[in-house]
Amino acid sequence: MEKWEEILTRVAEGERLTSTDALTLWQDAPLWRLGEVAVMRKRAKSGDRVFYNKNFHIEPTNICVFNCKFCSYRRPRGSAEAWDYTLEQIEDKVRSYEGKGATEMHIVGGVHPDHDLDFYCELIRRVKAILPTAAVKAYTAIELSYMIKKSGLTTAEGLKRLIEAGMEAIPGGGAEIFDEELRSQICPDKGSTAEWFEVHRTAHELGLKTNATMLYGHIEKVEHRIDHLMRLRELQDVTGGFNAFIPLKYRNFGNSMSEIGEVPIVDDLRTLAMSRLILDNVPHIKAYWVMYGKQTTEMALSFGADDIDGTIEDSTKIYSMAGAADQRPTMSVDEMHAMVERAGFRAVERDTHYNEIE
Ligand code: V47
Repeated sequence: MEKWEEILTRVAEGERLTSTDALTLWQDAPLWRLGEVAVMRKRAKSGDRVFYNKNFHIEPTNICVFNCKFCSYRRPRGSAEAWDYTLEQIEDKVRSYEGKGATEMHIVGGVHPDHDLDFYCELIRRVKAILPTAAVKAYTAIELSYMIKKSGLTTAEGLKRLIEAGMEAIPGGGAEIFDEELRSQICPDKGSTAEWFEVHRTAHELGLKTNATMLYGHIEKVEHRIDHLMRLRELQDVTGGFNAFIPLKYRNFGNSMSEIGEVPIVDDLRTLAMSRLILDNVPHIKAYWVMYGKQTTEMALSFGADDIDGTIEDSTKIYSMAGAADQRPTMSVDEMHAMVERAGFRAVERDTHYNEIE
């Protein structure tokens, strides 16, 4: 028996992967076998359900104090392509989604040099006043760390203020790749891995559920991906606070690492399956359709994903500016049901906390 076969047999029986075994599987196991076992593990957690939600994004600004090399979205202040919406402009945008049944507002953007914690709390209060039944999933750990430090509060004190304002969950962005050496190459001035973990750990201690991401397909090796997933698994063992993990494929249009190119779709599928197998303690693996495109997302459902994110309503520019196929990303509920059923699963609408919506 090949080594990978022996490892997969143990994983299928529920045994936890070590880093060494994960590397063997990642490098040697046939893709279809990884998919088979990943789907088995997915079924043990979510049965035949694949989740989606009705959501939209709010991106208040693309002006950012950091200058990540993979980012196609940031613009310097004063650029004709920079935006920095006022609270009133944001309110107008949110009003345009009234009556569409959104259960989630996902708010992230650049780390603006001037806005402070009070601004971000007020932003949450204003959007909640317009759509009180939609949950606010807001600000990446890097934005949070910056705004809270600026306010002179501890992480817990800052998060409590945001929770009082109406924040209900934290998205997974800003994780990039945890390996400090690589991070210093692709986003040298960005908030650190330690800061990212400090925010998520504290949020979990306060009872907030959060997501986690990993930016892959640039200068990292498989070993770095495994290290990233292991660090997440370790915190999850302690807190249980991660709801979903979202692998994010590096898209290479319009940023300063473009010459690297993009990894092939088979790598996306392998990464999804390995994420499901390594993160045995994270309930949901999300195939973010805006980033993969709709066809790869459908395939992702055969590799352990059980969530495809939401309707989006053409509200995010992060991926269209980085070269994603859908330049005005929107997916209707009917389209999502059809996609999930073609893949052999049952589409289930969920809220931010993964409660099913009838
Ligand atoms: O942290 C930026 C990534 C992230 C590029 O929690 C890029 O439900 C690829 O985190 N190529 C923000 N990726 C988006 C994010 C997210 C998205 C959807 C759902 C959730 C969730 C979270 O986007 C950033 C960064 O890792 N990113 N530029 C790029 N060129």
